[in-house]
Amino acid sequence: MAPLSQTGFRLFPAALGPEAQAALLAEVMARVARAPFYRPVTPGGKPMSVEMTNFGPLGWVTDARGYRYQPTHPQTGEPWPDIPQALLDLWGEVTEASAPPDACLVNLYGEAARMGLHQDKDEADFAYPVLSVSLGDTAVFRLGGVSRRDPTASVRLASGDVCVLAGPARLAHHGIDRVLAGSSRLIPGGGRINLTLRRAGPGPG
Ligand code: MD6
Ligand code: FE
Repeated sequence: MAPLSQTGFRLFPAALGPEAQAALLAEVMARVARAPFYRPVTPGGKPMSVEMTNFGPLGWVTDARGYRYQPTHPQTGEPWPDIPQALLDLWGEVTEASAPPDACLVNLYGEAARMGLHQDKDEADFAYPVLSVSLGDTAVFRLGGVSRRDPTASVRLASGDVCVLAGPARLAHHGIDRVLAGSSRLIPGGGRINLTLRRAGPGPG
């Protein structure tokens, strides 16, 4: 496999310092009060170990009807809260995208949560990258290739780390093998929050 740096995967370790992490966590929790985390079910009917919510005009959901983006929280029926400005700024600084993100998936991991190897492919235009911000406990992230059979590499994502899947890596398989409980004190009670910014709908023009 080509080095990760040549594949369109970019890692920005400690892109957010401790104060920026705390400020972003406060922005996230204020929105979670209105759009609570819930446990989604896969199209096959299995509850996920990760809890989710979303910010922005569109949110990624899964249920018995499948995977899709929709404008409202499946439990409250309310529109998703707005995307924190700090995340919109980060997207502008780190990506070359010509339009802002319109979706921010928020994943919450407890000690036993993980996420199987998957591709992010429910978006309209794969020319737009996906940008991920990690908060709280360190995750063991697995990154493979576009084919599910491609070799994989393991990368640790710590609190404040930002990574981007773009270009040839936009459709790379990836997942979370496990979360290292107790590795961060950012989130009271422990755990990990991952925010992924996407352009779910078509770009302008
Ligand atoms: C997570 N991340 O870090 C899961 N997707 O909890 C993702 O699924 C992801 O980190 C697209 C791009 C970057 C990612
Ligand atoms: Fe993903």
